[in-house]
Amino acid sequence: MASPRVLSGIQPTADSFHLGNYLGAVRQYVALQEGYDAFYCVVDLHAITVDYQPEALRRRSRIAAAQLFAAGLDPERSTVFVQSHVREHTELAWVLMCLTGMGEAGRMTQFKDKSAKYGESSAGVGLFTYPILQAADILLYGANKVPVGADQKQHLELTRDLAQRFNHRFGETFTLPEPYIVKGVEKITDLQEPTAKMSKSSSSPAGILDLLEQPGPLRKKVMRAVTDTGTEIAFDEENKPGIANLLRILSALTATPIPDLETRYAGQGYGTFKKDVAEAVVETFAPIRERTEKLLADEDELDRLLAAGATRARAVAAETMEKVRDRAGFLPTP
Ligand code: AQP
Repeated sequence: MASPRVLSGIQPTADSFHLGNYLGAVRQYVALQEGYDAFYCVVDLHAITVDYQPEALRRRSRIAAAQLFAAGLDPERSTVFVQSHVREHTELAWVLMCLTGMGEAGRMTQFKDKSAKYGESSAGVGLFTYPILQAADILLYGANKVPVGADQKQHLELTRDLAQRFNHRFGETFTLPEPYIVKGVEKITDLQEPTAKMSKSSSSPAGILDLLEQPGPLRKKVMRAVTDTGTEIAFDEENKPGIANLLRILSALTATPIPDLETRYAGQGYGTFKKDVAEAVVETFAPIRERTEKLLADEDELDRLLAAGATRARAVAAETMEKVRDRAGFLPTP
């Protein structure tokens, strides 16, 4: 029997991924290569839903892909590709848009958050339809599982609804995907604002730990992370969100349960604890940064890997779209 399929996308919206992207997404991508037929895409079409510069997008798309390979995605086992290389994404998105209610799309909280940031009137229609393009990404490949952070759960529910609606109206076509959310790391928060999500576009430089950052600044940021008054290292999300976040990070990076960390650091104060968090971050990030730099130094080879990924992705996407066109009533393509 064929392995179940997994698909996820990540936006090239910055010059580096951050710790939240790494723990909430990329690390899972690597783990899921075992036992799954994995498809991962750099979603450049999603990245243009907010203001951007073409040159920066091109650079960031390559940086994003290089980080995925550097973090451990094996191009022989996983299909790693750039979304805009597979035209079927936008084609299916259009069909799905025509099945989505305005009210349904309007309930998506990411649109509300992001449009509030950019100003409701200056937010583009693309930002509004973003979750529908995401649904197309997933449904094109018949993904069974989608590794995402908790913030994306609502979009996945919309994807399932649209798949069901299409299947009901036009005949069984799409697989219903399940979210794959790893407990404990579904939300890594901003170091300076520990109740907000660590985010490429909204965290301040001091609040974000970038995968491609040098050890010095990484250590400094962890040591300066906002903590709470008191000295106890205890997991208390409500009253000590800063310490809770650092505990979550150390636990995830060292595969140590949080209660064991609480026991280990009992009576030790914040200094030693933060130093250990900083070291764990540096140890994890440094080899990935070095491999990313090597990959970026050979652009032709990186583009060759992405071309191979696009060829594999296109074959699957074209087959799905062929079915969709037929079932939705379009004439055969001449
Ligand atoms: N703080 C986070 N904790 C856990 N998971 C996170 N993810 C993002 N931030 C955290 C997960 O990373 C994946 C890729 O995210 P994305 O690039 O598609 O965009 P995003 O979720 O919108 O992440 P950012 O950093 O906030 O990017 P911008 O600022 O460009 O919007 C997703 O699976 C996400 O859940």
